[in-house]
This record gives sequence, structure tokens and C-alpha cells, in this order.
Amino acid sequence: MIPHSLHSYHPRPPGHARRVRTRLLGTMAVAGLFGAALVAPARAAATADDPPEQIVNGDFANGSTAPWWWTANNPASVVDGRLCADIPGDTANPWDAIVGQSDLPLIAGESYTLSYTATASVPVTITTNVQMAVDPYTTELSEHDQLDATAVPITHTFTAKADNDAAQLAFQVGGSSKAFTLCLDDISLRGGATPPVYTPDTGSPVRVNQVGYLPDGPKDGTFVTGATDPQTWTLKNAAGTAVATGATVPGGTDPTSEQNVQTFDFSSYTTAGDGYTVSIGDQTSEPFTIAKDVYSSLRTDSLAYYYDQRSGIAIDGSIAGAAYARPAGHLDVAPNTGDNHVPCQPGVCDYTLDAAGGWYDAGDQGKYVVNGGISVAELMNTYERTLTAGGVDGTPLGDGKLKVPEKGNGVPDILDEARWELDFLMEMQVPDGQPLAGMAHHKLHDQAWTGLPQAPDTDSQPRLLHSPSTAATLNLAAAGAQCARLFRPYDAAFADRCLTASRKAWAAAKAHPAVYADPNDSTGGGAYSDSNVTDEFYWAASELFITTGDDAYRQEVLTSPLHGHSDAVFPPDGFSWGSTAALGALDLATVPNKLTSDQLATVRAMVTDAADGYARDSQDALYGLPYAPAGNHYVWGSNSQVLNNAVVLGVAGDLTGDTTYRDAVVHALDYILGRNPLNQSYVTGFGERNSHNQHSRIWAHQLNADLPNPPAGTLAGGPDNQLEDPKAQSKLTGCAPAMCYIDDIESYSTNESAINWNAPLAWVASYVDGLSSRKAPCQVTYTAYRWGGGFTTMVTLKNTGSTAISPWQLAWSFADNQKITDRWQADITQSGQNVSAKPASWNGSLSPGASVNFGFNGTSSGQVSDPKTFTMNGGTCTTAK
Ligand code: 9MR
Ligand code: 9MR
Repeated sequence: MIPHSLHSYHPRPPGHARRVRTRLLGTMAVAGLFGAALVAPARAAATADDPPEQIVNGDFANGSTAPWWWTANNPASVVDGRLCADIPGDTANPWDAIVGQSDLPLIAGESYTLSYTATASVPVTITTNVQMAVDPYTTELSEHDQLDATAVPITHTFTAKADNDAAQLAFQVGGSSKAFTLCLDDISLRGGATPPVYTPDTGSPVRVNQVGYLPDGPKDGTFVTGATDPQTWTLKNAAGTAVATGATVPGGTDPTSEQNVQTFDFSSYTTAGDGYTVSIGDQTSEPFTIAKDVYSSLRTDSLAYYYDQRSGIAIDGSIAGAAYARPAGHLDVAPNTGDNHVPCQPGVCDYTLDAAGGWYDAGDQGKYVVNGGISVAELMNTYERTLTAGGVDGTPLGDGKLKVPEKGNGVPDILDEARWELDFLMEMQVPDGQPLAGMAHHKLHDQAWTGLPQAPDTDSQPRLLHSPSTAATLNLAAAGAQCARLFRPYDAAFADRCLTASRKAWAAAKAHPAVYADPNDSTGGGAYSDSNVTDEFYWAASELFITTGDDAYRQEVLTSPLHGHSDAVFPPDGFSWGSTAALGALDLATVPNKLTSDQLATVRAMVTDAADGYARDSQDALYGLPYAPAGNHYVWGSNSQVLNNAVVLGVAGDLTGDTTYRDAVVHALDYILGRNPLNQSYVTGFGERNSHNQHSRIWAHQLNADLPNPPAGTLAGGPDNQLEDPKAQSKLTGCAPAMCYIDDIESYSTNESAINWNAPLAWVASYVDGLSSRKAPCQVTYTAYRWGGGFTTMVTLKNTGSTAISPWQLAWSFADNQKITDRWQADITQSGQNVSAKPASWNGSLSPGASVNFGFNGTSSGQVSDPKTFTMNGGTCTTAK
């Protein structure tokens, strides 16, 4: 499916954009559906004298159902501003069908007023309880309310007998002989103490990338202020000396933070150093570095996360750092029930699989083929880009460079890490001779949710395989095909194994094209359900075609309903585990393959069209991020959406050399590393104000001081304004979209880490870390003839590579006050000291060995020098004398 896109290719009926999750409520499994819109507190009509409201979202005004829940037999949704549920007619007891809300704080001796309106399509009597949420379910209020088609306000008062910080309101609506539709509205429980208002500490209003900036890259920041006229910003070095100054640009109200902001740009300052700050008035930013290698450790550490997430192997403290050493998790060593012989859920299969290894998904220790696939693919893409993008140095990902135990085996370390997961994905394939042979099991995880903390080797929960799914099968097909081509030079037998598994998976998916994971199957592990696999078919067909060249796969790509539709392949708010077509398109656009040049042009246009949209979003955003979800609907894992959009931008930069794309990638990273409404660096260990309490059962320092915080390089999920966990609901109600985040271990919907989120971080870190060293296949001859007050310059750009460059774009900065006045044979634009030259209409393609000449006149005063560095399409050219 394409869950994050409101402009998605598949139109969705209103109210259908919902993901389903099951939680345990006492002994009863209930399904909670979380809606698409903002959660609003039901406090609108309160006057200052009203006792405090304890119900969250009692008026359903924004279409959201959170945090209401209901039993699985009576699905509910918001209809015309009310919460409506279809109640079955065949249940015995009132409690066999419930709509409720949890986590209501009650104080003994305080009086409370419950009020609501309701209709029932047939006359019924319901039981309305405020009660303990767990056995013995002692009630504080228990009333029988008669409902019919007319909505009449119902009010009850009671005095709480006991303190309870998490009571529940339960409308028990079962026991009716006839099925009916129940609709609820204006639900209020007033009384008790006012919940404390959580105000995040956002530190300095001067927001920067707290890690730093590249000397030759864009350098932008955001200032939160009441002022609407330009202010003076001052860049200071570590000694406190002002080294550059300028005026801020008023931006108005930023819709993501609902604050007035201004922006500032100090790109023209290029001197490397540590400890820089930006001051505006008496406010000063967090310190940052300007250096070519400012992102080198981010690249390494974001990848080290995967070693730390490995299952089935002891984590070696000499590699991971002493605090992160731990015994192997989930092998057949008691109390683990092992991942070496994993049985199926009852009725699903009668074999066991050896599915040891792989990465733990996130803060939980489940292992999911859907999600494993995109994660390992993005790691492989990080590597594959160094083979295909030209001028990109793959050494930092090579053998001996990363934190993996397989150092020195002659294989690039990033592939060693990928292999740990690829082996697991293949282990999840249904064996020959079994029903659904060749498909992949959707997932394997604990039978019930474990608590926090939970060391993997001490988990005693039974581990179970869940049914195969088409989506999982296609993840295996796609990742397996990519594996085959990348491992071929290093281990042909492994490459063959990957390709065999991939082809077999593809065939099984074609034979079973619509086997979907149960959206309610989320006890003990996440559901990762996906009922539209058009995108997974596109991805898998693309990878198989690239690797094998088989025409059958080409036809699958070309006849996919997604092909050619940029918005469908690249959802405006980002591709994701449930929307994977982009992975296929990005590889088709960049990895050499047998598409005809017209077919390739179609694919590349999809990439650049999408990137143009993301670049516009970045330029429009006052915090610079290339993520503009419809209605500012920040999703669970929004940081990964920001970064996946940055991946698309980076690929577009590689394809075209247009530095607009590069700048938007850098701006995405700026947002992740601190230039944002919370002044938060979302990566552990990076930046002064970094996230370090992510939801994790292993690195649960916040719950047990003997345990470490997450390792450096761990990305937090980021703002999610649906408030999908109790911590978020209790602390963040009313938050502005990009501020719906809390660095608390309990907030899994805003502050978990996950393998599919660190992967685009690693891709982007690798991209930006490589920018300074990137070479382009070109030579520039720059000859300036000067006279008093002016100059004429001739430039020759030569293609020194072995493939055509089309189109080319050459960029440089004047060191002095040169100003171009007229130009010929190229489209030359100057902005400040930065100059960009693009082809005239006739000289856009440079074949190998060919040169293009162009020139310009300009004015200058005093002593001026020639520019020394020229970049073409994102890489540095050599300069001829
Ligand atoms: O820890 C779980 C986290 O990894 C998942 O992302 C999240 C949603 O599936 O669920 C977390 O587990 C919670 C469960 O859903 C409800 N009971 C409390 C669990 C631990 O916080
Ligand atoms: O990343 C997933 C997000 O898109 C869903 O909205 C959310 C709820 O279903 O689940 C997220 O995935 C979690 C998975 O279900 C369990 N492991 C942790 C994952 C990250 O929170």
C-alpha cells in the first residue's frame, strides 16, 4: 500500500486511511484504529471555572479516533464528527463489545461528571462504566443508559473511591440480540486535577545543524522570533570573534511549528573550524563545525547501528564499544526458545524454520521480512551508488572500514552487514514441498509483548512464524535480486543462492498475488500489514530485470500501473516500507540495465519530477526540510520520510548534477541534526541536544541506569502528530505537527529506532560525506584577460570520462568582487559569488573527449584572482594551467 500519501495513486474512501494495531486491555484483545488527522483535546468549550477535562478527543472534531479503542468485533470510525461503530447482534454479555478510552487519572475523594451523547439504530440499553482497566475491573461508575435514534445528552456524576492513574471509560454495548450502529459524541469526564501541561525545552531560538556544515555546501539556519523585520546575524568562531554577518529573512508563521520564524544563510563563509556559533541579538545557537569530513563519523555510526541490532550473534565489545557487548540473542539457548527451530502460529504450518540471525526490527525484537527488505535494500543502495554514480569514493564503506566482525574478509564491510539480513530473509522462505512453497513468511516474533528492558538472550517468550504474505515474498524477491548482482564479484555461490531464492519468490508471488498479512495481527509484534502490493511487484520486477536482463521482468515493469506515474511511485510525503516502488525506479534509473533509452528516460523523468517536488518543498519550508505531508500530517517515523525524500533528491543530483538537489539533501540533514522546531538532533551522539532515550528493550538506560543509551548514530522516529502511544497522548496533546515528539523511552510512536529508518540516514550520511571528495570526469581551462575595472574570460570544459555527459552544469565561486555582465555560448547565472553555467540550447551533451567553450565579460575592482575549484554535476573537475 501507499500509506503515507494523500495524493496516492490509489484513491481511498474517506476514513479508510487507517492502520490497525491491537493492544492488550486486561485480558481482552481490542483493536484500536488511529485516524489520519490531528488529535484535538476536547477542551474547546471549557471556561476557566470548569473542572479539568480528562478525556482526550471527546468530540472527534478532526476526524481522528485516537486514543479511543474498541473490541475487534465492532470496528469504529469517525462519521460526520461522531465515533460510530457497528455492534454485532450475536454476543452474550455487555462486555463482549466495548468502545473505550484508557489512561484516565482518578483521584480518591474527587467528584467527576461524565457526559456524552449517543444514538443507537435500534433501541438498546448499554452499560457505562468508569473502572479499573485490569482485573478485578472495580467500577467507580456503572450505569445503564437507554439509547435510541435520538441523541439526548446523558450525564452521570460520581466520587472516586480510589486513586488510579490509568482508569478506563468503557461503553459496554454487547449483549443485544439485534445488530445496531452506535454513534458517540461530546464525551467528557470532568473533575480531578488538571493534568500538568508539558512544555518542551527548546533551548536557543537560533536553530542550526548542531553537527555542522560542509565548507562548500549551503549553510542555513532558522530563527524563532516575534520580530517581523530583518535582524542581524553574526557568525562567530570558537574564539568568539565575528567572522561573517548578514541580515535574516522574515518568513512569517511556519505551519509546522505554528511559530513566527526568520531564516539566515551564511553559505558564503567557507573556512573550516570547530566551535562556530550564530548569534542574533542576545541569542546564540548551539556550536557547530565547518569541515569537509564533518559527516564522516555519522556515516560510520549510522551503519554501526546494524551490528548492534544483530540477532543470533554475541555483540563484541571491542567492535561495538564495551557498553554494547551482549550475549547472542534468540538462539536455542534457554531461556530463549530460539530462532533455530521456529514453529508457526497454530494452524499456519507444521514445519519449523531455522531463522536465526537477521536484525531486530526496532525497539522490539521481532524480525519482519516486510521491513527487512527495504532496510537491507537501502544499505545495498548506499553501496551500489558508489559503483554507479561516478566519482564517488566507495572506500569508506569498504573492507576494514566499518564496525563489523567480518573485517578483513575482502568483502566491503557494508555488504557484510547486509548479508546478515539477507541470510535471514532467505531463511524465511517456505521450503519446497510445503504449501505456498517459495513464498516468504511475513514475520517472526514473540508470542506476547515483552516489557522494557528486555535483554535478547533472556527473553523466554515463544517465538512464532506468522503466515506467508505476498508483500514479504516480493521483499525477498527484490532484495535477493540486488544481492545477486552485488555479491557476484565476491562470492558467486552466495550470489547464486540469492538469485535462486529471488526467482522462486517472484514465481510464488505471481501464483499468490493477494495474500495479505492480517492488520490485526499485532500482539507481540507489529503488523506491517499491506494490502496493496502493486508497488512491491514493481520493485521486485525492476531488481530482477536489472540483474538478469530477462524480458519477462521488463514487461512486468513496463505494464505496471505505476510505471511512468511519478506521484504514485514517489509519494509526495515519501516512500516507505509500505510503498516500495521507488526502490525499483531509483535502481532502474541509476544501475546499468537493458532498458531502451526511451524507457530509461521515462524512469529518470519520474525520479527528477519527484525530486523537483521535494526540492520545492524544501525551498518553501522555513526549516528547509523536503517533507510537506498534506495537512502537515507527520507520520510515525516521519524522520525516515524526510530522509527517504533526501535519497530521491540525492539520486536526482547524481543523474543531473543540478546542485539544487544536493542543497535539498543537505537541508534535510540540517533538519534531522537540529535545524527544527524542537532544536533537537534526532541522532544519538550527534549534536548538543540529541535524542538518547529511544524506545528500546536493549538500550533502556532511562529505565535502568546500568544499561547504556542507544549507540551513537541511532535515529529517532521523529514527530508523529497522530499521538499513537499513551506517553505521547499524555504529554503532547495540542502539539504543533513538527513538535509532536518526546525523547522518552515510552513514546514508541515518536521515539523508537528502526532498521528502515537508520537506512536512509546511512544513505544520506554517505552521500553528504562524499560530497567534498567527489570527483567528476572533467577538466577546466579558465583564462581571464583583465584590464582596469573589467575582464573577459574564456572557459573550456572537457569530458575526460568514457561516457557522454548530458546535460552538464559547471559551478564555481568567485573569490573576489567579480561581476558578470554578459556571456556567450552558455547560460550563465551569478548569485552573490556563486556562478553556475549550463548549456546553451545546442551544446548540452558532451561526448567522451569532447570540449565545450564559453565565455563572459564582467567588472571587478582591485586585485582579483581566478577561481580554483570547479564542480561539474556535483563532482570536482581537474584544472588545467
Ligand atoms: O515496544 C513496541 C514497539 O516496538 C512497537 O513499535 C509498538 C507498536 O507496535 O508497540 C510497542 O509495544 C507496546 C505494545 O504495543 C502495547 N503494550 C506496551 C508495549 C511496550 O511499550
Ligand atoms: O514503522 C511502522 C509505522 O509505519 C506504523 O505506523 C507503526 C504502527 O503499525 O508501526 C511501525 O513499525 C513498528 C513495527 O510495527 C514494530 N516494530 C517497531 C516498528 C517501528 O515503530
